[in-house]
Amino acid sequence: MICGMAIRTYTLLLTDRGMDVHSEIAMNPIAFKPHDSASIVDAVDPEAAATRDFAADVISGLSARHKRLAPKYFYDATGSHLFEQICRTDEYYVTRSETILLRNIAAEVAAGIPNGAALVEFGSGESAKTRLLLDAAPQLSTYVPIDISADALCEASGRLARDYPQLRLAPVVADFTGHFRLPRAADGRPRVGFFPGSTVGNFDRDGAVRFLRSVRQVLGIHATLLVGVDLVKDPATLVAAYDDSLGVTARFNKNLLTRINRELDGDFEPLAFDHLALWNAAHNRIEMYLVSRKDQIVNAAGNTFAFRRGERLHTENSHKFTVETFARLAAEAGWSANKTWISDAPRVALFRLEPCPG
Ligand code: AVJ
Repeated sequence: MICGMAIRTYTLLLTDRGMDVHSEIAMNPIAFKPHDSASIVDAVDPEAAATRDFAADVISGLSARHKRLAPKYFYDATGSHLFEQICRTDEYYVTRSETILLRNIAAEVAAGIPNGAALVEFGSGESAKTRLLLDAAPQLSTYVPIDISADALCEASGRLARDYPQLRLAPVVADFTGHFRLPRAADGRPRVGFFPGSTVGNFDRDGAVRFLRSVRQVLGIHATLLVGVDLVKDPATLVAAYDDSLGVTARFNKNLLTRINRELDGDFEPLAFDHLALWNAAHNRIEMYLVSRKDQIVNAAGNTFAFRRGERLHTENSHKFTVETFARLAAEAGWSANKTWISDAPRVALFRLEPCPG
């Protein structure tokens, strides 16, 4: 397969942010050039580094009084595929509504994209929606898909390279919630950020503001940012979207336990946990949990964790907005909404943001 050969992974330990030494996993066959090696302090096995982070988060999250684990860990190869299956369920409308909306407004969105621009997508997955933009805006010169799943990114990049031979592809394997840099392929080009799918809803409010602020820095001042958000609606529709009748979302949730077993030598019994999705009206969000069906002891990452019967492991928040609450959040991060498009029901919104003057 294309991926295995053409795309190598690199972990860069960068020191160019003063004391803030961090690791960046950059999978970048095109933009990665030997002269970038000036920024490499150390090159280590990126998978080992990712596993260490995962272990540390599992240990701290499962030791907490309210057990929790960040939703980014859903997306191993299996989890990325299960998410794609979620998008095909009857109940999960978010992707469907947004895709139909994008198709309807693609020409209008494309008209606002400058010549030669670089499209930078945060959490690109299979890049399905992106194709609507790429088709409508042939003036885009460069596409920078950023995703935490190397496998998903690999598959998507291979297909895009075949279908868009004109486009310069610069994929980056990275956790976009951490620090990262744009590849050189985006240098000197107007940037269009793309953050669809309501993924911004996975952050808590402060986290979303911080993230959007850092995106503003990363994209620079002549940027626009297209953000898709899910809108508040009746709780029955919302809960069904996160607890589909085929049980795909339940499998997606429990895959987290299977992943811990595989990568961190765990002994979770996925069948000893129930999937739970509930609407938190006070915080305008869907919350997902894994609920222990019994008192049990579980080993993982070299530690032992006790679960009481009924105890919950919090795996995801998915915040829902109104046009006003999201515009206010974006404004706090230095962005102003210059256009908002809304889909047919079940309704989602797409915002076009521009940096606030000043
Ligand atoms: C990919 C984050 C947008 O929160 O709706 C779908 C993930 N979780 N079903 C969401 C998800 C359960 C999804 N996002």
